[in-house]
Amino acid sequence: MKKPIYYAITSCLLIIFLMGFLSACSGSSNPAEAFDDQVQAGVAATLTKEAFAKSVDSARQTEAAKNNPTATEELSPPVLITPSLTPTSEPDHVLIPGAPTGRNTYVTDLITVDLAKDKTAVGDNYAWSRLERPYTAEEMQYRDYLDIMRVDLQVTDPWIYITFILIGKLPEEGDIRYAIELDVDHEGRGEFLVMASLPPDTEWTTDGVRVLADEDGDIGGVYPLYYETPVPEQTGYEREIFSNGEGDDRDLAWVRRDPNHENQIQIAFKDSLIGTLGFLWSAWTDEGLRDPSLFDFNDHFTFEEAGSPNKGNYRYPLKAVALVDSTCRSWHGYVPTGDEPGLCFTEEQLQEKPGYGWCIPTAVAGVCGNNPCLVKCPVKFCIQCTLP
Ligand SMILES: [Ca+2]
Ligand SMILES: [Ca+2]
Ligand SMILES: [Ca+2]
Ligand SMILES: [Ca+2]
Repeated sequence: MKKPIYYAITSCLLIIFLMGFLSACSGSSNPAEAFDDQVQAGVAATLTKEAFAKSVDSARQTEAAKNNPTATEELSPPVLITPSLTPTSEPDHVLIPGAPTGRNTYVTDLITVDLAKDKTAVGDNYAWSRLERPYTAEEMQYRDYLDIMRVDLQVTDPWIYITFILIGKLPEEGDIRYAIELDVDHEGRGEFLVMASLPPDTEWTTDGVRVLADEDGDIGGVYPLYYETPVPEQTGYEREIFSNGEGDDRDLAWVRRDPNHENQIQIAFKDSLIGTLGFLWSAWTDEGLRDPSLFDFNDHFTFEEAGSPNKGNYRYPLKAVALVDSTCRSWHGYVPTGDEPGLCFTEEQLQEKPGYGWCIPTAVAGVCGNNPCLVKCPVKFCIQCTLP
């Protein structure tokens, strides 16, 4: 897509210099002015990105120090954006994802297909940002390609693969987003959003893939994930650190249709994004708002404005917050305390390891302590243990 533009601009400039400013190029009446604008935009973007890179690094170190005073040295390197003042050609990719070969963990999600004929849904929890809304606003038309059934995660250095398993086949086209929200310091506020547009085919592509960060740390307002009186000043995920193969790491995040399943879509991103302290993750499908700056949605729209997908709720039908589905927060790389907002209950997030079972964690340390290791978790939340 970008090559013809690049060649056109280069050709324009050559012709201008050689022919003495004959306006022979199509697309701009004053190419020199257009080029100046591009340079200025490039400089502005570079300055913004450099400032952001510094602040992200600083914010990460502060957060890491709060959680683990000795772990600062273990953090991933800071995000550095390479300045680029000229339009770039197609991204030169160094590393392209392979294929996930299994999964380390997964989340299951409520499915609504069986209720679609009645145009209702149960289990949507707007107050806690756990959305089950694969319906259009007002008319409540069911969209099976938005309805998440399960999401798998596999970590194979350097890639983290996410596979969405949806109720219906992916449509041929449409402005639909599939996203992963990452909370890398486990306090309930997402730090990063990896958001991909519906890709055209089964080839990995960076086209339509963006990685956004919450530079100013205001996601979730006072109570992460929990709804509050709308705060319009909240900026959500306001900084783009990767877009369409542009950014410090041009291979940072990818998307493709699963070659083997028409109802599955896969995202791959580099593990350098999430550091080394373990992370919480949740998955999103979104054909409605599609706006990272509006996270958390329930701090931007009241329940009344958002509407409800549940016929038993007086806020029915869906209104401002529609065509969206989300999962609970699963984890990888650390043991949760059980107090993390939005955390999946045990039955929603299983780590498949033979010989392992579940125990009720002690309140303080997040370990089994004297609690027995059982085949089945007897309460809502357990941690893994080795079966006797
Ligand atoms: Ca669902
Ligand atoms: Ca966080
Ligand atoms: Ca909130
Ligand atoms: Ca923000």
